[in-house]
Amino acid sequence: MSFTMDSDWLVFHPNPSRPEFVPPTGAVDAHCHVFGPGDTFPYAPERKYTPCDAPKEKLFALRDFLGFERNVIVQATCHGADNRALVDALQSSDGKARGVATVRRSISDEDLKALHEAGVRGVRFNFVKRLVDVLPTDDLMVIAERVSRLGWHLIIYFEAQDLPEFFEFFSALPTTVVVDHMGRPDVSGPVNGADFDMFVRLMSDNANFYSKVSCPERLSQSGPPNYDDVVPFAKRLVETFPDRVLWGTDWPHPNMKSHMPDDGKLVDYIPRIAESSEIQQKLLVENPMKLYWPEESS
Ligand code: 0GY
Repeated sequence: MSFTMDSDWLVFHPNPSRPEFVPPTGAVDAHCHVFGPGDTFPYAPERKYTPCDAPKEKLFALRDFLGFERNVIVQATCHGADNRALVDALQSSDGKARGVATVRRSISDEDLKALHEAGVRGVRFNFVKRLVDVLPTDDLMVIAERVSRLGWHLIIYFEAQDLPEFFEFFSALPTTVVVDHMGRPDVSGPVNGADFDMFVRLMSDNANFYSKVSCPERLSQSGPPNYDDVVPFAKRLVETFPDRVLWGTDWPHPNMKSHMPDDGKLVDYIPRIAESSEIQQKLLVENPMKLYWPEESS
């Protein structure tokens, strides 16, 4: 089946700059995706967008170019709960990628086991209303219990304006939980304002919560290349919860409408939010290893 990407779709940067910041040995890009290729791994009928193809070979080449050693590949909504492109990328990675899948409650134990063998270690639940038809609230509790037996964790993606509605529900989750992109704060507000304080409270009340401090390009209103307005938000989380933060490129940057970031510049953003080499080591190596390669984690 062949697909045509949306007419306003921005294709990933063809020629990113080489970052000045050198990631520590063993660094993990803990949030990135593969898309298709659509004629091998068709996009899901229920998708809200049709992306450009972003195949595993391009992702692995970018990993090497940016100075990372491993990837955590996160299932994107354009593939629904069809994890074949993800599994194929994991199986082609020489053990250098682990995955986060999307599953429905009808999945069999056998299929969960096959995902585990391929390298999946988490399940993603998307509460961003523009990306899904139905919020996965019911599925989440049922699946959480099943996947926790495999030692997996949950990834949740939501926007700051919806946190009051979900705060108690999220707080009751029984497993390790990773929140995508700092819960998407409105960075035009103050970093110590009520909205972001609520997100910090979610993290401090729940010691099982981690946050990705990724996606300045998605959250920024001041824009590239420095994304200055996002720095205080990410820095606050990194400094308050150094053992519970993760970082990822978000390549190939789905649904970016304003600009396509230079992935090299995104890597150069890291030392601005994680200033010491000790904190960089936690953010880029120790924390993701604990979640995705626990058997190798010290
Ligand atoms: C991201 C962000 C987005 C998309 C998805 O699964 C997805 O489609 O996650 C978004 O549109 O904000 O992290 O990739």
